[in-house]
Amino acid sequence: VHIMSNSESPSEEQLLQQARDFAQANGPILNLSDVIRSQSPRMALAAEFKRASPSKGDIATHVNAGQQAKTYAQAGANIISVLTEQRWFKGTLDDMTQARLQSTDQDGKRPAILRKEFVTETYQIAEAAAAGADTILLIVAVLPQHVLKRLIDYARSIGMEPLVEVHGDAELDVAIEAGAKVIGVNNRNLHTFQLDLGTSQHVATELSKRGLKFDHNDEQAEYSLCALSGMSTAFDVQRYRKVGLGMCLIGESLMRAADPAAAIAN
Ligand code: IGP
Repeated sequence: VHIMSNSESPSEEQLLQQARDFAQANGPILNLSDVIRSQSPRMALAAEFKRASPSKGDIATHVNAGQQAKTYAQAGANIISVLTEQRWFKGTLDDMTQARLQSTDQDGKRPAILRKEFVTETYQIAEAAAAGADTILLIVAVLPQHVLKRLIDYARSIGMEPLVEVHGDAELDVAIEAGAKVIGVNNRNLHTFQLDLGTSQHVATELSKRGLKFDHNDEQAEYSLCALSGMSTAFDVQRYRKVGLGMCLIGESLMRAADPAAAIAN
């Protein structure tokens, strides 16, 4: 519990107040599940801002987050993911706030903003909301199940629907048990960095086997399934559409694209 506070580290309560103030000034939090579902029958596209990564090193270190987010939004991205992790991804919370502020168009229409970070504490969720995030990533591989559940519940208590990342079947069960509704399948194994674009399809098959509905075009579906990592072509995206996924998240290939808007249009 933070009793004392200073300007450098606000208490969680102060962050939640800042989050309410931010929403008052800039509009309410967008629900990730609603954002994805509302795109049906199209898939939702999440475009990511990422300067560097542990597996690829520097990707695009001099790109401006606000500018890139504006480009993504104008090209039709429904969600913008921003890496805020500093050590490996060279991101900052300010990058995310800039992305949030500059991706809103004149009519106030805007994509949802995802804070990409290794979230392990409720404090980081409050911090995300205070800095303008609509949602956060929770990675099953780095969280004990009871912590995952607590973070999901906390996020919902402040109006956020979290994106819960899994890699294989065992993690899928943990995510479902913890109450996740929007499930992201990372095609990249976070331990080995190995990429396998079949991972997302495999998890879709597993969800079906469990009798759980996730089809993007089924109004009764209780889950949304998202493919994360390694996509660079329209073909990569189409294969997921065919198996009922609701969203694709693309980072590196858009960061490297000379014309990200053209890459999205493709
Ligand atoms: C984006 P790619 O291959 O398009 O750049 O991947 C995204 O999936 C990836 O950045 C990611 C990630 C993560 C980063 C997925 N899960 C967890 C950091 C932490």
